[in-house]
Amino acid sequence: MIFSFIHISDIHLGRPFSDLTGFAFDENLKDLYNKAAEKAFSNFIDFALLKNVDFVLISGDTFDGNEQDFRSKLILKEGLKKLEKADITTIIICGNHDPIPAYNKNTFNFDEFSNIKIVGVNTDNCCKITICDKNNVPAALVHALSYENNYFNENPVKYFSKAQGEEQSLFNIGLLHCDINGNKDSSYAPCLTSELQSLNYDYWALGHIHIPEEISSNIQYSGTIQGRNTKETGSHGIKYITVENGHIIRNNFVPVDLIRFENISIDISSAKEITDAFSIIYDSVSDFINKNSMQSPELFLLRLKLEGFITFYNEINNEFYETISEKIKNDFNKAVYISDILNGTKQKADEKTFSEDDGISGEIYRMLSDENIYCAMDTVEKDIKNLLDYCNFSDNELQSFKNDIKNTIKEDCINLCNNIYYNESKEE
Ligand SMILES: [Mn+2]
Repeated sequence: MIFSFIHISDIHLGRPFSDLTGFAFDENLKDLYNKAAEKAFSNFIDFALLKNVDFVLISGDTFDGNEQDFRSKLILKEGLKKLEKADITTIIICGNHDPIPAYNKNTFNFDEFSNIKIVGVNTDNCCKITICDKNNVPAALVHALSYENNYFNENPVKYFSKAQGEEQSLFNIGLLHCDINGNKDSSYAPCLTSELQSLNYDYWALGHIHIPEEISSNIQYSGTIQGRNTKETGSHGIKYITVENGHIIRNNFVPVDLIRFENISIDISSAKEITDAFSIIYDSVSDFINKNSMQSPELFLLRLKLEGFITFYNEINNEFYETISEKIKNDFNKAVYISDILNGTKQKADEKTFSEDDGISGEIYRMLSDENIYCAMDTVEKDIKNLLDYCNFSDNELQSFKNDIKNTIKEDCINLCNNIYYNESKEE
């Protein structure tokens, strides 16, 4: 027997984008921001129909809130209708954003659907649902749990039980909205990987964490379908799973997002002056875009973090940021916007400062004469003589090898001096 299903979660219909400040706040992008999540959702529906999967599991937080807006309800209902028409069974659990009461009949009437189960609404809060494949043969048993409230501090595992008797011949799946292994940001339905594993299910379709995460090969968070803020970085989509004779033979992540947030750290310490920094930043962004050119969200929103010790710290200003952002926005054929630039660079002290410094950095700096470094290297050289013999360097090669090492040591030590000097001046 072979069947396939989609695991999707945290759709958050109705949730707006946040963190769209500065350069990403562009009138031209307004329409894309308004429609991105809906389009991601319809990408998922199209994929389910294209692959003609046997069933879909939605692991909670389908809506962003108890009070749903008209558009969100419409989008979900239209999508579910398509799945129903294609004979794709859909099981939805409720999450902390859309607990069971969010689906009362006044707000969401689903009487017209026969193969859609909203756990806790047209089933018990905690239930087992057998799903048949396209030939109407029982294929999977879904163990599911929904909650009444938007807070739930109990360990949810006690509501689940191992497959018994005939159930064991089916592919057992746990469908759960939870925090696994103590997420420090929240403690919603907390439980441990080992507790989930002890139930011996074949797959856990988890929801709640928005960045896709493979806890183990069969315990997974599919993540939200569209990142909505700078914390929700990377690609977002759905899991597409195929099972043959009880074993997972395909476990694919399929991106459906349109807008992608990414953080890029760029070390600009090799820049001698500010125009060099400009080139380094521009090249880093180009590299990133080239590496990701196979992926095709409609828009990349990049948050750049500049790092390293630089001599032109005072020249990094808004004009510099605006010029970079403008150039990046205009130069690539893909839409690339800089959402934010964080300046993590530090002022580099000049060598004169160190030579006159009576602190530790000055102390170290004054020890850094070429003579001293060569002398230290000579001591080490005796220890690594065998290695050097093995390399069989000519005299010239050996000298240039030593020179390189000396320069590296000096550079590292000066960086160390800078670090110490920076921290010393911060303490004052
Ligand atoms: Mn969520």
